[in-house]
Amino acid sequence: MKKIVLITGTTSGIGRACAEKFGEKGYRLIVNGRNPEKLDSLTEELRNKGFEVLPLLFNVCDRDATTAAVNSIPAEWAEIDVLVNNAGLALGLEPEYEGDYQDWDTMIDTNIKGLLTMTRLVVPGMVTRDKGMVINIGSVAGDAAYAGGNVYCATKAAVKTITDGLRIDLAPTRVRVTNIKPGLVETNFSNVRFHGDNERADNVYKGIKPLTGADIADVAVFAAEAPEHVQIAEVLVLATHQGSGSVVVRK
Ligand code: 8X3
Repeated sequence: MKKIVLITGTTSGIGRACAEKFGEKGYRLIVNGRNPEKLDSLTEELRNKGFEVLPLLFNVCDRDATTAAVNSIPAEWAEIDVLVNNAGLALGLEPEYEGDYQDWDTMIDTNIKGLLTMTRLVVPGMVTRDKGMVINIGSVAGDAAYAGGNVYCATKAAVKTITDGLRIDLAPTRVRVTNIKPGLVETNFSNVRFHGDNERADNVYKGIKPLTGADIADVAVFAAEAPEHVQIAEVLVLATHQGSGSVVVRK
């Protein structure tokens, strides 16, 4: 039987790359997005590649909509093998004392509360089946704060702790839990962070070869495909000329 992966935030970046890499591995794909046009075009694109795709339109920040969407998954798609909690974002790079309340709330609602909602909805089935895997997309930003990172870094530190807690709680079961912590990945991450200031976003990746979404998706697939007794608990993935969340050597 083909395995099923559910990926949140699938319409761009690491999420989209995960859909492609898991699809290539033969997984059936439950893809999620909050923009109907983007989700439709992603679904069509993935189906054109020959993948089996179930699109689910919801915003992980909306707990009722998320619950309704997950509960609407038809029986033949319901036995999810891998949950990739990818939906997440950074907003702003202001000093904490000048931060924007709305940006803070959106990051906390998406990166922490959305991830928790998905976990709460999907993991009980995995426990019942005594089988499954949760891959949370954390960040190097969760290891230590960097200038202007404040609340974003805190949400990714929360992802680390929440992932560790889940792994502990699932230790009696065969469900595995992984935290993948990327560094600089060139996606629309910085365009979103800088509210559409593309020039500023491009500068983030100037003078360094950044990671791609596909690089991170490869790690996710590796963790999912590891033998059943192997739990890849945590992986920090940096660009070669990145030393930490705040050290980047540009050439
Ligand atoms: C994304 C990596 O270093 O821009 O989480 O915070 S970083």
